[in-house]
Amino acid sequence: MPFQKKLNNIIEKFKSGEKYALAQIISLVENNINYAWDIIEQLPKPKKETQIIGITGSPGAGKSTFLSKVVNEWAKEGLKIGIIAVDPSSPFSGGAFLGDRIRMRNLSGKDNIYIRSVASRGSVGGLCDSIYDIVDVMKSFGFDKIIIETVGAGQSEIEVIFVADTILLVLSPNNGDEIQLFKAGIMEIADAYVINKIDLPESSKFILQLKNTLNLESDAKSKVILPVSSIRNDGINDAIKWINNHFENIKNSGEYDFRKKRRMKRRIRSSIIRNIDEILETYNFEFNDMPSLKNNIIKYMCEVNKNEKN
Ligand SMILES: Nc1nc2c(ncn2[C@@H]2O[C@H](COP(=O)(O)OP(=O)(O)O)[C@@H](O)[C@H]2O)c(=O)[nH]1
Ligand SMILES: [Mg+2]
Repeated sequence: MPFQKKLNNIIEKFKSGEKYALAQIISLVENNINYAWDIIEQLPKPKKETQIIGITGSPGAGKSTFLSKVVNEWAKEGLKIGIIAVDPSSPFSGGAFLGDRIRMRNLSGKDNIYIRSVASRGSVGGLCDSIYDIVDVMKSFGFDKIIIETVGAGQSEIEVIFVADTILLVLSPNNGDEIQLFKAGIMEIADAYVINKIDLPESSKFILQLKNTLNLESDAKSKVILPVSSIRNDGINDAIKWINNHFENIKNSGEYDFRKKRRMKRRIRSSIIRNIDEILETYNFEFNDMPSLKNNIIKYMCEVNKNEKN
């Protein structure tokens, strides 16, 4: 198969650490979503436990600025960092991504940092699968940390964040839309809130209000608050310490295994849903089919479930 020959060639270069080969493999899994697992199978097994960090929040909260500061520190320590920027703009406009590129320009030139942009619009249903696949490819490449930056709006973006071991929500005093984030369920799934822009005068009032709101939410009471000013480099080291420790803590407490299982379930679910959509799209429906189709699906699911329990 000519494709396999080409793939073997790229994998050889991938193994020797060529970033260009990494980019090629990512494009292959993105563009051949149904063969992605076959491709990933052929990559080297990851040699280390990579921490996956999800950073979400409203546009303008300072996610990119914050992560560029954190990544710079890690790069200085010699860590290999992969960044996946989920771009909410259309794949054709490139608007949001251009801004991020300028902000992260000083990062992408570095040897041990790799940045990949993934368009979220135009890939509904496939985005989540793609992120899992891309993370697998990056793990195999040997990154110490993988960071996913995504705007916390829309179901596909929330779904994406579950791929992470450590979930950070970036808030800033001049956004004032935490209520929206509460509604979207993001406040609950975040492990810590990074309060950015504490250099702004209104930040202390904002933190106070946030703490009051959190106290009313029983699930959110114990959330960690990390105050930072990304542009002034304040609090960045404490945030880094917390992020590093979080990974160790969840591994020791068993939470890591729980999340790994949760991830597997979501990944399978998303893959089934995507395929079901494809099947239904081409299924030749007759009105009379409905009851038997429904019954057959339920019967099938029950049998699979029974066999798995035995
Ligand atoms: N005052 C202040 N502005 C910041 C800080 N961090 C980021 N910004 C600014 O906020 C804007 C949005 O930042 P960006 O990182 O692109 O936000 P993102 O959309 O969440 O990725 C930019 O103009 C930044 O310069 C901060 O700590 N303090
Ligand atoms: Mg950004």
